[in-house]
Amino acid sequence: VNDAGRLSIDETVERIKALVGPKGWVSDPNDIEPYLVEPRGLFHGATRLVVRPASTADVAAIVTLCAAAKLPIVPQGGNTGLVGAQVPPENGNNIVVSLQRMNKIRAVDPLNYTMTVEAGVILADIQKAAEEADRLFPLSLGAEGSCRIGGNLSTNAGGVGVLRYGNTRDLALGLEVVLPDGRIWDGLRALRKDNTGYDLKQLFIGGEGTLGIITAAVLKLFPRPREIETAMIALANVDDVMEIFARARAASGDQLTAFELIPRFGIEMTTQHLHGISDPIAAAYPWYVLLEISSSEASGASRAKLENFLAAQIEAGLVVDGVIAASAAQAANIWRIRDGMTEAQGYEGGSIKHDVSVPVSRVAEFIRTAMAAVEARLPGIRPCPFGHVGDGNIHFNLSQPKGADPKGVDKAAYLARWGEFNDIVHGIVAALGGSISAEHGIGRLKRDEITHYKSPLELDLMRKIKHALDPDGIMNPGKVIAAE
Ligand code: FAD
Ligand code: 2HG
Ligand code: ZN
Repeated sequence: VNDAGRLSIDETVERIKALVGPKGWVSDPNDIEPYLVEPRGLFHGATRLVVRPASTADVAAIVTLCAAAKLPIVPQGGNTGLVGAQVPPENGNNIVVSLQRMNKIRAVDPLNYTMTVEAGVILADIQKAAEEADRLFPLSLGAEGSCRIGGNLSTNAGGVGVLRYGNTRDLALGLEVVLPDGRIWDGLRALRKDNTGYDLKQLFIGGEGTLGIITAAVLKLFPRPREIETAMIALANVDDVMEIFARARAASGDQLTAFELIPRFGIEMTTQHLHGISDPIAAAYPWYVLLEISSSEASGASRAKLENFLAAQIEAGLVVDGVIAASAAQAANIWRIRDGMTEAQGYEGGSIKHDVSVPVSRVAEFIRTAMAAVEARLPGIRPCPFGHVGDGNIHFNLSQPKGADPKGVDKAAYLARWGEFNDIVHGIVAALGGSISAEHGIGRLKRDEITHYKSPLELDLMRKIKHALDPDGIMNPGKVIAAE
């Protein structure tokens, strides 16, 4: 205990261990390692302790102890985040609070179309529980088998269902949050209408763990689709892709639930590097779209609608080839190509990533302009623009030129040019009125980059909100905005 009567950092860590008991913490270097590094290996941190509380009361007690000792906290869910926000800083002066043991579904209310869950429930388990109640929880992304809802909320994750159902922000009705001083805010309301002042939950959604620890949430459910039709179509250029998007929306009676772009490079790398995937279309084309329509009515009308639509677009010369999945296995194969994009890129050497958005009407222009610009800067660079173009969100990833050693010095030299390519791509995005982070967040990766694209006024307001909730800066410091 120091002169001020506070516990030292070492004593605080010991108190936390005693509080949660032997099952509730990890400090062995081998066991700790998976919590210290993010999926792409871009950030590798250090920590004094990984603590795994089992209840909201435990989280509150841990945060209260940390607040007294001013010991920084890094909240973590499934550790699938792509901007380094969940990785502790390299100096090791922090604890990681993993929500993984808080994985209970507290209640399902089919009549209210809601579910109340703890923050550590894996997204796929939430989808399953909704299905068992004959409902749909529509958030869906490639990492759904391991990401956790607290992480999805804290990153305001997007994914492949945004077109019809919105981002995670649109799917949450209430939250329970442990604040940086250890108090518990019970905002677990299950109301669709609640106009009682500032909507506080929205601060924590997308807050990347910098304002508090989400411990539970009330989620919105939807009617379960009775028929889902999936197609893979081929197109000659990105202008045709976006024209087809507009037409498909209009023709589907608002039943379009996914519209995902995949370039030829994506088909090649997924079929080559991942097991059990086949190319659904025999010939090769420059661009493909995964298109899905669904309906909560099981009448067979969706299939007919899709067939008629595609026939008309082939006739019009916009769609050059395509296949409608004839079985669940064929649909799964098409989805595996889409969901395997991130993993497959890992086998193609260094990849410089951009998760950007522009108005949907400017997607084609963005892709054309940005591809030409990066190819002019580095001939042989392999752009891989893919993803949620129906939301105006392009994953504009750039694989290193072929022939370069994917593991060796060439990869490091290529990745060292990250900032240079960011400047090119983000400059084009800004000129088109877009965002340099459409869905992955800011974290560490874009913390400094964002200062060039947000106005001083927005940055000032963000700092003021951070300071109001976390005056000592102990909650995930150094993420989203630089520590003062
Ligand atoms: P983590 O990575 O553990 O944490 C992410 C952030 O949330 C950190 O800032 C962390 O501090 C904070 N956090 C975690 N839990 C809490 C909590 N309970 N309270 C407060 N803060 C917390 N993202 C998309 O948006 N769309 C996609 O389509 C998509 N696809 C992906 C595909 C793959 C293969 C991979 C690896 C990632 C993908 N991602 C995608 C990124 C990632 O899956 C999402 O950001 C996801 O929401 C993170 O959840 P998580 O539980 O892994 O969170
Ligand atoms: C996706 O849509 C993810 O698959 C990951 O957001 C994108 O690998 C990426 O950059
Ligand atoms: Zn994505």
